[in-house]
Amino acid sequence: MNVTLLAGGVGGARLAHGLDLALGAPSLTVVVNVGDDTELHGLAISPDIDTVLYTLAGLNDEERGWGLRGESYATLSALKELGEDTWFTLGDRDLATHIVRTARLRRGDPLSAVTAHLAREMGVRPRVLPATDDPLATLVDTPSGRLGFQEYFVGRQHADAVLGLHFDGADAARPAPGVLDALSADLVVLAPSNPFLSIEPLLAVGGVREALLAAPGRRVAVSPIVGGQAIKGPAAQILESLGHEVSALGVARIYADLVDVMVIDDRDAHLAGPVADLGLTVHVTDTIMGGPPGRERLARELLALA
Ligand code: GDP
Ligand code: FO1
Ligand code: CA
Repeated sequence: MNVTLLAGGVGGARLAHGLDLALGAPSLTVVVNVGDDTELHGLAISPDIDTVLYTLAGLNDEERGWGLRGESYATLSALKELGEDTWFTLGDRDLATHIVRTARLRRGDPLSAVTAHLAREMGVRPRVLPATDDPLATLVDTPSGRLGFQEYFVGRQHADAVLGLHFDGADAARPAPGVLDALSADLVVLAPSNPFLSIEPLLAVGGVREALLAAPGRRVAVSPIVGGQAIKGPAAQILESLGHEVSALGVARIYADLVDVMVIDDRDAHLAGPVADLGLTVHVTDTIMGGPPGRERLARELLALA
């Protein structure tokens, strides 16, 4: 069975890990959001791709949710001493990833090739694809104006109300090689990622939403909202500020025409009826993944839905 996961960072990486554990064979493709990508200190940084790679490689800092476990920050403090901005925390080993990526991009390799190289070097088994090799940047409209993604998310700790989103470059951005084919998998899963900051910028890439709508396989979405809250990050606040119901039902309404099945948490079992009324099959279960066992358990349930 071929499985494709559409993922952002933390939530996407956790389920990618569960599917990798459950599937064994390399029949998993993870298509990752690149709207968070940024350049800092002259280096190309792809946060969601790195969170997915590090998690699949077992190297991720699980407390923070991003970056590498057991990091040191000697370079960052040296940069600070040289008067550089260091609001975006980059560890010494993490910097090696950005150096390799930047060097290869600079010699003309597409991001998909660079990502495949990094995955191979880290011993990552699933295929990890950026949504696109073309420039794509999530811009966030707030009461303070239009902000770059990392300025909004890290610089200002996603404290600003999100009034709108703009995916700069989306119209011209083409799916990376393999992405459209991956959407014809037996099972396509929308990870419990931020619908607006992770899934939307992925679907905005030319042809991706259309391919998902026409996908021949089983399409399943997992709600990132449990009991009316996000496990982490601003997803609940953004649902609210963009006028959606802050619940698994609010998320189901966003995904209703894109998927066949909506997976909601036990705590939201009372929403099963209204979600089914959207024409979706509903699967109610414990969607809190925690560590590897919880991730594999949820993944196995999704495979059984195919
Ligand atoms: P980001 O790019 O690092 O913000 O990560 P994602 O967009 O991939 O995922 C963020 C979302 O994942 C948040 O809205 C969380 O609520 C959700 N999330 C994280 N862990 C879990 C989990 O174990 N279960 C569920 N259902 N959602 C989760
Ligand atoms: N998120 C933060 O909130 N603060 C940071 O300093 C930070 C540094 C960082 C470095 C490398 C990397 O791959 C991710 C990093 N993130 C950081 C997460 C990043 O902001 C992601 O875009 C979030 O996960 C939201 O998608
Ligand atoms: Ca992200």
